[in-house]
Amino acid sequence: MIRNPTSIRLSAAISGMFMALSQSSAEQIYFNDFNGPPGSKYPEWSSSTISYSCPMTPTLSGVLPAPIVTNCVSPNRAQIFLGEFGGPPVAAPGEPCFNHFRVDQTVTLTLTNLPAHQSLTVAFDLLILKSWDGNSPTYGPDRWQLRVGTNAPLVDTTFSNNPKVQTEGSYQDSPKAGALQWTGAASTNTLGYKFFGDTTYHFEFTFAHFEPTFALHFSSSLFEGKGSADESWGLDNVRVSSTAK
Ligand SMILES: [Ca+2]
Ligand SMILES: [Ca+2]
Ligand SMILES: [Ca+2]
Repeated sequence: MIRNPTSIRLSAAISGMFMALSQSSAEQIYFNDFNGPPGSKYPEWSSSTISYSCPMTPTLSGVLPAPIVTNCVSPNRAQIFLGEFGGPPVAAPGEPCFNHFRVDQTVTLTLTNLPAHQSLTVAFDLLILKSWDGNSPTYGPDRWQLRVGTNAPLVDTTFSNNPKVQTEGSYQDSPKAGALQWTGAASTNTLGYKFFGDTTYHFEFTFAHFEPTFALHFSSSLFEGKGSADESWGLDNVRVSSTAK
């Protein structure tokens, strides 16, 4: 078959389109399922110091050293993930302020020498573990935040694994204010945690980004201060992709 000039020009235009599409397709620049032996270290991940404060009188506050970031295995051994985060116990039963500490920790992924790009896509699983209390005025709020560098947060919300919403006000703000516990979860109680269970949320964001270095900050601000046996969180399947156009 002899192709006429119009169809040749058309096919050239179409192949040009595909080239443009392939040039603009996302390139994976980071992925980690953290499935190494539990206790493995990941140098691209770091933690802030852990700060705590109690609003009762007299106010008690302090700062604990930054822990090393490692992975761990779920109680039912079904999943290995990065964590657990949220802070250690900061008071024992009977001590002033027991149960009344706000504990803050930020875990950061830092990537350097990124290829030239104009946007980034970040995807990950967030594991909300044990007795998060959402907006409870007695046991919360239990807050979680995601931020790129010093930008405004991509996520700034509360999570709840506490079904006593009627009596304890333990609603969560994800995906919208006043949501019931577990709302929007990709899965619930798949990890084997006994104390108020566990939920997994999947998040994905795309945002403009040009710089060769990238810092992604995951933060928790939990109220009670009873440590990771009481409420904690983790991350898994963290993926970062870049798009050149
Ligand atoms: Ca994993
Ligand atoms: Ca709790
Ligand atoms: Ca709490």
